[in-house]
Amino acid sequence: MKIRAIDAFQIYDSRGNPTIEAVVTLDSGVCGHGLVPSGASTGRNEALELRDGDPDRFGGRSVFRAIENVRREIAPALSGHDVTDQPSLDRRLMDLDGTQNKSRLGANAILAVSMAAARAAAAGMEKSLFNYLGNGRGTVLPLPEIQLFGGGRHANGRVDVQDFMIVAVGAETYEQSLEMTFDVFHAAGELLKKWGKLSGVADEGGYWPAFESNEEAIEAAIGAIVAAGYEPGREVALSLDIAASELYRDGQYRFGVEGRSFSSESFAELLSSWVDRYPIISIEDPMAEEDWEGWALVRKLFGDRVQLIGDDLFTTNLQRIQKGVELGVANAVLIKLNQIGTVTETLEAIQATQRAGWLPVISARSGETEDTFIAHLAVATNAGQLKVGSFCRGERTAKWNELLRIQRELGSRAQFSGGRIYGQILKTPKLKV
Ligand code: 2PG
Ligand code: MG
Repeated sequence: MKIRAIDAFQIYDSRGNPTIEAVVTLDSGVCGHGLVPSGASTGRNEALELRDGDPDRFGGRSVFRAIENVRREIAPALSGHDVTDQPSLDRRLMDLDGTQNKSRLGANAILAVSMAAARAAAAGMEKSLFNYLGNGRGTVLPLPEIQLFGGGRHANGRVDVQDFMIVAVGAETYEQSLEMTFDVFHAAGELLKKWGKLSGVADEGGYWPAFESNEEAIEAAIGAIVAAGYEPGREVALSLDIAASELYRDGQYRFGVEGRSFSSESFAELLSSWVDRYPIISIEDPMAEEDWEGWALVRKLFGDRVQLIGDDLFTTNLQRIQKGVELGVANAVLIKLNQIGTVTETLEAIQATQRAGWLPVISARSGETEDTFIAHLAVATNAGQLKVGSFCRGERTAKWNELLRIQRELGSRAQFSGGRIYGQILKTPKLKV
């Protein structure tokens, strides 16, 4: 199955910013599309998202140069290439770019083509994307991490912690996890209404965090779980993305909403006290991307009790994941396609994570599209967990709904480990799930 043509054009993401859609067409006429998301709280080591920077157009955010790179360089270079050989296709894209961080052609240009090629290959073989990517071995539906309140960069710094999420650890099936999420999400909306604090949603669809402190948001989340009739911890647990790189300056962590600053040690102790006091099962980026010592400290303090996910720390980068595994600073890795820029490198990052006995958590970006690629990626790799923001806004529900379709296709082959998945990484899970 050979590539006949590749094209790209500018579309818009869920924040109304320009992004790229690529389309790969095969000799047979079959085609595949790839739409690229965009982060706000980006890690320093992410592959480069190429934007035009022309203040007179789209506030500098247009992606016409990246599109030209697809048309002028990538399309001719991949013409006639076997689309079913994703590793060699992605290798060709990397060689063509020639930089470490894909800054010449742009990771957005490269990833759009890489994803579109995978889609075209799957369509050409008349397979679902998850079946194609996973060689028929993907059968596990992921446990959703769903945002209740947005914060940090996704809510103009209204509170400091970025994601207050729930995980339906007591669910027996994927469908049940969505039903439990429905209950808690809407209970949270009712509570906010009662408190006069309901004022729309943040970037990823979580309610706007009209709270006076970070702990008030945590307590509101627990209140919503209880109001929905669930037992916090045993049935529905909390998961936080601190996105601590955003809080870190000159060796201090700063909570702006509370006007408090912390050293690495005192910040680790604060988080440890949250783990003691609240039904938390998972914490992402508790420490900043360059604070490896802080990471080692949190790993020691509560890494045996809760899932510790590195996002900005690892940026889906194999070398950084390997360093993290050697140092033993986390036990899970957030996986984002556009942090590294090709499908093949993303699959390698997931495999390395799994080989180390850690858990991969497949993730969307705060600026998303209607593309459902990551839903397929999660099932293809049996990753077991998926983070897509909240339970409203179409770019989010597109992914949750696609998993319902995948579940139907898998039929009796579908598996779901629910909260039991944490048993793979936690010696003394804080919560009995
Ligand atoms: C994160 C993501 C998603 P962003 O930090 O995990 O919540 O945010 O895409 O802005 O990096
Ligand atoms: Mg994060």
